[in-house]
Amino acid sequence: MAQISLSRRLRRTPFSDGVEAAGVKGYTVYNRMLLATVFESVEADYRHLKNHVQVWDVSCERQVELRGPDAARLMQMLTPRDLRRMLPGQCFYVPIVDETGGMLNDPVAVKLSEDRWWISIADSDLLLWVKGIANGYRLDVLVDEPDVSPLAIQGPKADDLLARVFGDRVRDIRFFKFDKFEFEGRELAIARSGYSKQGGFEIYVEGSDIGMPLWNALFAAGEDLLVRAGCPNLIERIEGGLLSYGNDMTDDNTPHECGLGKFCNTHTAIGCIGRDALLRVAKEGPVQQIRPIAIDGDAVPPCDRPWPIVAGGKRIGQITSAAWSPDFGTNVSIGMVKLSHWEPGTRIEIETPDGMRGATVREKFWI
Ligand code: THG
Repeated sequence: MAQISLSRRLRRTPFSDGVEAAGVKGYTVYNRMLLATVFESVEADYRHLKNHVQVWDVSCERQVELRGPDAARLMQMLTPRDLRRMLPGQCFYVPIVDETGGMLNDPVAVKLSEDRWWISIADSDLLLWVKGIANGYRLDVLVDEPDVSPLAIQGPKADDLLARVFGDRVRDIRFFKFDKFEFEGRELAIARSGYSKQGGFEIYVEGSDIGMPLWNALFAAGEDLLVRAGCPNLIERIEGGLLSYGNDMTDDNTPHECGLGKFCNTHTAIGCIGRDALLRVAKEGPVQQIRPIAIDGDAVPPCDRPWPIVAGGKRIGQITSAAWSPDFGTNVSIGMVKLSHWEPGTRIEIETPDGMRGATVREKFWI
């Protein structure tokens, strides 16, 4: 395989020196930044993540900061999730939609205070949309990308590792809440969240200069816990049904098609820019939706383009993420399936690069 050439346009992170020293074997590009995809092998990384604890450089989850009197108003304009009951110290998974109800991003919103928010974005240029809205509506708010880089601690031993570095108080952080902790004289927000189903935290590292000191402190403290550098794991995130923006959905999809209707309160999300469009489409209900799909046979190749799903000679959807699951002994996958074939148990066929495969629509993801 050819190499990707590095340049200023492909940003390194505050932890890149540590990621390289840990022997990273593969990268992807996410928000124009490096994101590791493999250390030992995707399967070995998966096994280690489920048994121990990993430190993930997820700096590419960039923050869009909203600061000023209109910050909360602007945040509500971006999402159909009702934010009125959200308190400082909480994180919300929020679909972000455009004026047609199309998904622009699926970030985690972090409420620091009434007038200061972070939007921890997936892979799309959300900063430009948010700046455009703020300026177009003449809002009293500053919008920028601060020097904040998330570092995720994931796996069953994440509590033990973080308690050694930040104290036992980290154990009290509840799911999708954050608290502030000191490291080298700096206050850092630490949330119980992360892009895996194995449990853990995300440290919002404010100030690139403390990146490597924190990285090194975590590895020094966790040696006997077998801590390793890791990264979002393809197999585990499909088993857990964690969606990948740009892969599993795009701006052509509504939140309802993505199964994110539970994160929408379109009737009460007054001010949301996509509200009218979503109210119209929600009345009819979606005609296609994301489903977990088990694909027959041995390991499928990487899904680097949508694989058509066919039934009765007709195209009825597409697979957008797929991997062999050692724990479930099947290929796990995520697909967008038309209403006519989305019932659990429905047998379908997948046009993979190495031939047709039988597959079954499932009711639930694997974990
Ligand atoms: N953490 C932070 N920022 C992120 C991600 C993250 N930005 C990019 C990307 N991941 C955004 N996408 C997601 C997708 C899923 C979840 C979080 C961000 C997630 N979902 C849980 C689930 O579906 O089980 C919980 C959702 C809930 O109940 O609120 O965690 O991972 N900082």
